[in-house]
Amino acid sequence: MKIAILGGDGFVGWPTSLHLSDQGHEVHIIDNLSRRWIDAELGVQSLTPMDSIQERTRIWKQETGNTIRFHLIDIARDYEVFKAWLADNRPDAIIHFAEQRAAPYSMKSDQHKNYTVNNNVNATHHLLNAMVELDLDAHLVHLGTMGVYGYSSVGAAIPEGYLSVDVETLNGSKAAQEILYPANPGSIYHMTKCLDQLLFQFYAKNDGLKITDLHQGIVWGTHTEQTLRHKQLINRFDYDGDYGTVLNRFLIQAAIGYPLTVHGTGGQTRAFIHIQDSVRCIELALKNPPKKGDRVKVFNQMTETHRVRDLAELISRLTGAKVAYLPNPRKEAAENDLVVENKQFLELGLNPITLEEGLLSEVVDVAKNFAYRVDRSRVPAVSAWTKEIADEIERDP
Ligand code: NAD
Ligand code: USQ
Repeated sequence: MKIAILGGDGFVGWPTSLHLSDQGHEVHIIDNLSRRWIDAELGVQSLTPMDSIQERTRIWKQETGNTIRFHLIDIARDYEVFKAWLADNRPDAIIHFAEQRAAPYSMKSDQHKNYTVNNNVNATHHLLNAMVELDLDAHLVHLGTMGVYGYSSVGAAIPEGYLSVDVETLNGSKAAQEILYPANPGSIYHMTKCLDQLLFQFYAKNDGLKITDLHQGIVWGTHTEQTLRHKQLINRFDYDGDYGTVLNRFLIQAAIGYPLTVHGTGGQTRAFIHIQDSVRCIELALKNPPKKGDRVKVFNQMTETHRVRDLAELISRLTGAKVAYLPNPRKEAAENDLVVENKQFLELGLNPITLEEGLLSEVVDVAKNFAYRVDRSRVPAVSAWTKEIADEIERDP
């Protein structure tokens, strides 16, 4: 297949590009490199030393003989350029990673809220709009988030996208209906993913676009089979207070002797998936597209759930790191249970990497190897969800 990978220079996009190229697909990365600019804005860098995208693709060609093409396009701002590229190239599949994905970054200021909404909603809408305009019959696979559901399973597992409800009809009888699971975002970033869902629902219904939405949990880990082939193919690894996700942050904190930064009581339960499994799931989704006219196909792309304080205690046991319980900069439930259905990927053959087997090698190989690159002043999470929370933390840090 000819596959366009929007956001292919990012943390999940890069290993996905390598994996699909390795399988013989013709891979085109479209990226505006905004993530690299945001590193510059925040004064941080990936824990792992990342080469330019041009250099990365050159090394891939040298190692495998496979070509990955890179196209510098901002899909949220340069609609005509993006549409012209799609018209010229007519990919068979499009994987859409190209959004601002950090919840703390999206909550930093009014400018960051505007940027996240404009970038994410326009990116998704431009893509859908152009596909219809060009009669492009490609399969669109989008990386969504578990966060669209909110994080509470209220005694029943969260289903894969759709909820069966009984509604009382006007004549008093009951009728069954399947609705999109009620959206319950916890940040401006997560809100944009909820808006994406509506855009997908409309374009699948109105124009028959073939769309798969992957509701992904928190991705952890760094390496995949392909990124390990050469040190210059290494993936990015974010550890800072805005982009670092919780488990990867705890790993690097343990490696540099920084007390693990648990927000609040650490009673937040979240869904997780290893980067290698994330890449495999995307491949499985690509191989199993919905038919034209089908509703949006939703997968829950996660393999296990954990409470934040349990993760901290596990890493503390493995490494001897101290655990710090800090005031929570976010507005979120202090404690929640989470049970999630993920039957579809398991039935398609996914054999998940568990935290227990992957964790130690990650601490040793990545966190310890690159610990010298960490700027400790960038570790604290400083983006507060409301002005009241910011004031409270300032009074009592
Ligand atoms: P990332 O920030 O590392 O990568 C996103 C890439 O998209 C970057 O290379 C960025 O430059 C590019 N991009 C952003 N806006 C663009 C635009 N307007 N035009 C062109 N390129 C643009 O993020 P990631 O961690 O790789 O996440 C990829 C996707 O997966 C995101 O949509 C995210 O919401 C979703 N996701 C990520 C996680 C996670 O834990 N990392 C979990 C669940 C879902
Ligand atoms: N947390 C801590 N300490 C930290 C960092 C985070 O206790 O140092 C807590 C947060 O308060 C939160 C939980 O850990 O309760 C998860 O935070 P996170 O930053 O790891 O994840 P989140 O903000 O939800 O976002 C990440 C990705 C996002 C993706 C989402 C999947 O950045 O792109 O959509 O995970 S999910 O959470 O399943 O919605």
